[in-house]
Amino acid sequence: MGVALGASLSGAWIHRHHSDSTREISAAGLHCDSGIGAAKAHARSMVTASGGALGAPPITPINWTPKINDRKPPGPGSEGMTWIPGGEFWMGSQEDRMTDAKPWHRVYVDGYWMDKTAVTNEQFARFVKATGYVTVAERKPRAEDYPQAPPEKLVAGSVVFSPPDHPVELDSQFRWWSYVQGANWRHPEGPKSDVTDRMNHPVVHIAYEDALAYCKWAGKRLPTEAEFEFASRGGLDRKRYDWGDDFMPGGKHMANTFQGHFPDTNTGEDGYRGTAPVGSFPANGYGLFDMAGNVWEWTSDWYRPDYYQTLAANGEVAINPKGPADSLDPNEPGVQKRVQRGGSFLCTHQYCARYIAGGRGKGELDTGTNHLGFRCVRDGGQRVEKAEAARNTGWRP
Ligand SMILES: [Ca+2]
Ligand SMILES: [Cu+2]
Repeated sequence: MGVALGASLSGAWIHRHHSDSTREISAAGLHCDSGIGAAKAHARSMVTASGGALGAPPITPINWTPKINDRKPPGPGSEGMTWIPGGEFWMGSQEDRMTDAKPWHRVYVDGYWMDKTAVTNEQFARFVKATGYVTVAERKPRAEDYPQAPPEKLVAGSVVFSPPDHPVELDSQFRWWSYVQGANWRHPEGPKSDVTDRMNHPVVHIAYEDALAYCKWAGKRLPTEAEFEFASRGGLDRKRYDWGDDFMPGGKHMANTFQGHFPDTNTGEDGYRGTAPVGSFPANGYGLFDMAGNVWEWTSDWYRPDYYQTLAANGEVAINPKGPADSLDPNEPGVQKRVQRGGSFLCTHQYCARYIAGGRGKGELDTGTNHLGFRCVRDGGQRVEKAEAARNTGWRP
């Protein structure tokens, strides 16, 4: 099921052939971010990576221990936000499967306030009530924006996880994602569902402009990718997960991820088959919840798989990086994507494993899904502490 419904609309859902590849691939490492990447091309990039620089063994950094800024907030914060001190860190991941997150590179970010949780349905409802805002998923797509789509496909809706009831090849995401008419933040699984008993869950089906509109209304902005990663690491240095190197310390689930067999059998061993109320799992070292798992979150950076290589090759500490100037996903050239981070309740080591610290996701601006939300940040005022970041060692990868 699912594939037929998804044959059109919303960005990459138009005119996509879902029988891209029947090739056997190693699934781990594929993106599951927006649910619409071309699986075929991911397989190709993995093959390339295994023989090239991207597949190189982890770099052992020399002579550079990152220094986190003074943790003291510059003043009183706002409700629901916590002060992220900023400072230096090693950004990225050397995991074999995280080809676009290599290599480790040195980054500095200024301090900022960050929402402790993803924006909830309750918070988003307040915004909609105050402004009358209508999300992208609630608008009927205009024929001029999708000139090649048949008129009957131009219906308001969004992309919903619709798993098969039996094991399937992990070669095409169209096997478990469907475009569902009437799906939007108020109706996460479609018209028959609602959020009345989920007001404390993250809002989902949020397109990029929806996230921007909310942040602006709240006097905030989206985090950069570097800000998201600095915050998610909670003050730890190069750990595999936001909380350390062990996925389940003491046998305890630390994030809302997927257990069972992907995508057909979701056991919900961690307590949740879908989204969880925000704050259901332990906070990280900065008091932030769900920076891994639960829902993917938008950042303001354009996506390019080679961005980290560019920064690393520069050899300097990247100071407050804001992403590349343009977007390129070699798997879907011409589709403009922003970076999403954190992974979701659908992430599993069997497939994308993007709850791993440093793991990157990506998505088209106009496409929300029922595992994609966001949170906001706010600048910390005059606090500028770049001096430390200037102490370059001349180290180059
Ligand atoms: Ca779960
Ligand atoms: Cu995932």
